[in-house]
Formats: sequence, C-alpha cells, structure tokens
Amino acid sequence: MRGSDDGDVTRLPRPELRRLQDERVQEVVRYAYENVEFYKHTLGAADVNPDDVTGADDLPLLPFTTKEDFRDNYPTGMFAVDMEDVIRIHASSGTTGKPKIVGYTRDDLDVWREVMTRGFRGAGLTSADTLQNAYSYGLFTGGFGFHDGATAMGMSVVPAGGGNTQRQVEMLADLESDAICLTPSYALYLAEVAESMGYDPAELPLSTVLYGAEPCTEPMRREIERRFDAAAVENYGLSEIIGPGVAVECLEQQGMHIWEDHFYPEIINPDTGEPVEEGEEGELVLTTLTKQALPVLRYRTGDLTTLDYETCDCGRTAVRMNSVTGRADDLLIVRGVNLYPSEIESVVLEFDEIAPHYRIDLRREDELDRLDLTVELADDFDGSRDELERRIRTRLSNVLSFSPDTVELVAPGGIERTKVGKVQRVYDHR
Ligand code: DLL
Repeated sequence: MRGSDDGDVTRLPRPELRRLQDERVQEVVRYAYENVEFYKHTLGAADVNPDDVTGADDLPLLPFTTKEDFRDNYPTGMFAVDMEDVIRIHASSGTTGKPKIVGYTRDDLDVWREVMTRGFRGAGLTSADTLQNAYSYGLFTGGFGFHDGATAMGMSVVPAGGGNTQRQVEMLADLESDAICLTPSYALYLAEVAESMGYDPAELPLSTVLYGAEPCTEPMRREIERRFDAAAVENYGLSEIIGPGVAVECLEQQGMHIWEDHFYPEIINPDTGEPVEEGEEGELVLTTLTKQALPVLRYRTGDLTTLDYETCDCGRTAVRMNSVTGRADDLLIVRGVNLYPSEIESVVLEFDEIAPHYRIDLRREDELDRLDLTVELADDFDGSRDELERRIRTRLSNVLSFSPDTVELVAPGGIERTKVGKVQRVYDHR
C-alpha cells in the first residue's frame, strides 16, 4: 500500500505527484471496499465498483464519509484491520455523543512521524533543537503526534503536556527551548503568565512557535510572534485523518502545505457537495491515501478553506491550504446576517487598545437573536471607554454590516482563559 518517502516527494513536479496519487487512490478505494464493511456497503449503494476508479478524478463518484458515520460505527467499525494489528488508539471528543475512535498500525505511526518531521524541517527546526510540547497527552492526537514526530527527528522533546503554566514558563526559560507547540489561545495565555512571573516572553530563547488545533487569524498570529519575538507557523490536522501533520506552514507563511502523497484534498460547496472552482472557498474534503488501520474516503472535515496550487517560494509543489476561516457548521446567523466568529475576531484584533481575548454570547429574546460581544482592554489602556466602544461598533458595522447588541469592555484578565485544551469563544445559548 505504500511507496517510499524520500523527502523530495513534496517537491515533485505536479504531473508526477498526480500519477502517484492516482495509483494510491485506486489502491485505497479497493482496500477500503475489501476490508471495511461500511465502505463495501456505501460504495455498493452508490453503484461504485472499485474497478471503475482509475484515479483521483474519479473520487467525486464516491459518497462522502461524515462524522456521523464514525459515530454510527462506534467504536472500531471503520477499522480495516484486526485489533491485533492496531498499536495505538486516539479519540476525538465531540460536544455531543460518543467520541470518534481512531487507530493506527505500526506503518501508520511511521507515516505520522514522517509527516510531522516534514513540518518541523519546513519550520526550520533541526535535530539539534529542543521542543517543548504543550499539547495534551492522552486520547487527543496533539500530544503524542508532536512527541513521536519530534523524537523520530532527534529533537530533544520536553513533554510538558497541557496546563501547569507557571512550570511551563520556567522550563522554557531554564532549558532554553528553541520551539514550543501549543494552541494559539494557550500561546497568548502563556505569554501573559510569563509576564506576571516577571519574564519578558520576547527574551525567552524561543525561535519558533508551532500553533494549531483551533482557528487563528492573521492578527492573532502576529501578536504571538510579537509577544515571543519568534516565528509562528501553523499546523492543521484532524484525528479522523491522522491527527496533526495533515498540513503545515513553511517559513514563507503563505499557507499550509498539505502532504498530498498521503492525504488527497478536495474543496466542495458545503451546501451542494459539488466541487468548487479552483481557488474558491469551500469545505475541505480529505481522502487518506496510505492509512492501513483507518482508511477514510472523502471525509467531510467541516473546515472552510481555499487551496493554492502554485509552487511555493520555498520550492515545494505540495498544495497549500489557507487558514481555516470557519466551520461549514459554525456559521452564525444572527438576525439574518451571516457571520463567522473569525470575522468578528479579525475586526476586534485590529484595535491596539484591546487584548486578543473576546467572547461572543448569542441569545434569543422574544424570537429575536441578540449578540453580546465582550472584549478585554489592553494593559496600558487609559483612554475613553465610550469612545472605544463606539469605534469598535462602527468598524464592525463597516466591515461586517453588523453591530452587536452590546459591546462590553472588561479589565485586563477579565475573560476566562483556556488553561488546557481548545478555547471556546462562542457561547450559543439559543
Ligand atoms: O486538533 C489535531 C491537531 C493537533 C492539529 C495539534 C494541529 C495541532 P482534532 O481534535 O480531531 O484534531 O480536531 C480537528 O480541529 O477539523 C478543525 O476544525 C480544528 N483545527 C485543527 N487545526 C486547525 C487549524 C486536532 N490550524 C479539528 N486552524 C479540525 C483551524 C483547526 N482549525
């Protein structure tokens, strides 16, 4: 099922890459059909015979796989191998219902390490570097994904895990770590804690912040870079496909290279399921090309993005996905206006007077939606609150044609921080 990875695969001329993908698409469709009852059934129902699939162009013939399919086949019904061959389990918790259970064979873990290593190299890291891993260890793929990849590459790994922030700061300083990986919200929290302990985060020896696992806008990235005086590069991934390591930015910071020899991307219109024009925004759909334990055909990630097939300035030909702008399913419709939380965030973070922390509360009163925005003042703010509130409102309504019902400005530290795991910024009480 697997070709060799010689590092240069990320720079293959695209026609050559395409030939490799075509071969692997054929293999994985047949493999899934023959080894997973679920695919035998869904492909059969769609009248698709694996013999008819000759390459990536035929993928649109296949039905999508969705998160509901994982739930329906809980815990291991989507697996293509016996548990005997599975040597690792992870799980992704949903907000409702059972988690999605994912499994890895020995070869799958090799692929995972390989794609993680590509990302580290792309970010300029070498085996001589020390990486503090502040992703949670456990069922979440972040902790072990980064850990195994960095270990395989020969970096010194500090398995700090999530939380325990004061100790994280001390470890960073004392071990003079070169890099840290964590969620963007936790990166900003860590900077604050460092400051409260009397450290200047910019003075820490960190050269690289690897952030991911949740949305992050460009102003927020710049804020992380400024605070730590380090390059911040983005990672994207999801448990169902492998975990982190699906896509990662190089130092050009012009989008995340998808490791296309292992994961085949499509962009669809989330409403119709049809492919969009090249370069248009839509929902990312991924097909695993080499996974053994859990092959996944046309998985609807729910993540909205665009793809750029131009060769990157770094020389890699691997397609780049832009930062996720929202979820196909987190579109907020408030009094008929379509809003993504990330759009509100972008506007809010334009203001120097505001710290990069905010929350959105949605309620329904008398059948009408209301949106209350709470933002936090920067430490050094000494201006007029009324005037600032007015400017925020004006800017939101100019950019988004929308004005929140209330804009509340709270003192520095007034918004609860995420100490472990992913940040929650939108509270939909409707
Ligand atoms: O979050 C894997 C990961 C760990 C990625 C560490 C990067 C770093 P899950 O818990 O299964 O896996 O969550 C996957 O998180 O569908 C996206 O909605 C969101 N997500 C992941 N990376 C990004 C990102 C890990 N860079 C879900 N930007 C995905 C925006 C992201 N959203």
